Order: sequence, then structure tokens, then C-alpha cells
Amino acid sequence: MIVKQLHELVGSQDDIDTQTWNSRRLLLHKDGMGFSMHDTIIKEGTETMIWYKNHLEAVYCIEGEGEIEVIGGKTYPIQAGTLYALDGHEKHYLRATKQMRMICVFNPPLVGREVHDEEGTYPLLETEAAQK
Ligand code: 9YT
Repeated sequence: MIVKQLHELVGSQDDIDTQTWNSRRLLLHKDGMGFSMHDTIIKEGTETMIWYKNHLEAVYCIEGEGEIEVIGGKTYPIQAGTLYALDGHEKHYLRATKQMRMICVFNPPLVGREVHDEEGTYPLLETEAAQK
């Protein structure tokens, strides 16, 4: 059984901070659950272009306000209690009008150090990790 506390992750190698978001990675590939789970802050006033070509992501907002614009599609408001699941690898913009706190689940699981590349994509590092 795995038990972790958010405060133990803050400032650790599993706490990834970028200009637009801060992802506290609670469960990762190394934990062997088949998915990763993150407690992520989306910084107020930011816009992030995201395209998870290699992953499925589900996101549940527990605090804040913003929106997701599917590129070439609809824009959906986000508030506490909103879930979105990118079952079609939708390329999108994520915007926070008030700092948002999101619980994010990835399949396949992230290895830990992923940040978005210029396309808004995370590399598929799982296979590499499995070989180590
Ligand atoms: C909601 C979203 O995709 N935010 C970007 C960060 C990502 N969820 C992560 O690595 O936690």
C-alpha cells in the first residue's frame, strides 16, 4: 500500500513548476498503479497550449475558475466540480481566470519529469522507464 502526503512532495523532484502550472505528482509510473495522479495548480491569468498526443488525461477541478478551448471546437467553462477527459487527445488551450487546483490522471502514467514541449506534448517516457 502507498500512502503519501502532499506536503512531503512540495519542493521534491516530483514537484514540477513551470511558468503556467505547478504539478505535484502524487502517483507516477514508479508507483506501479498503471496511471499517474497529480495535484496541479494552474496559475491565475495564464494560458497553456496542450496536446497530449501520447496520453489520455482526465482533469477534475476542485478550486478556481477558467476555461478549456478545444482548438477547432468548443470552449467550456471550468469551475470547482468540473471534470473534463481528453478521450480524443484534443489539442486545447487551458486558461485560468482565477488560480485553479486540478486533480489530473494520466494513462499511461507519467514518469515524473515531463514538461510540455513546443507542441504542448509530453514525451512517452514510460517505455524508457520500464527498461531501467
Ligand atoms: C490540466 C493540465 O493538463 N495541466 C498541465 C499540467 C499537467 N496536468 C500535469 O503535468 O500535472
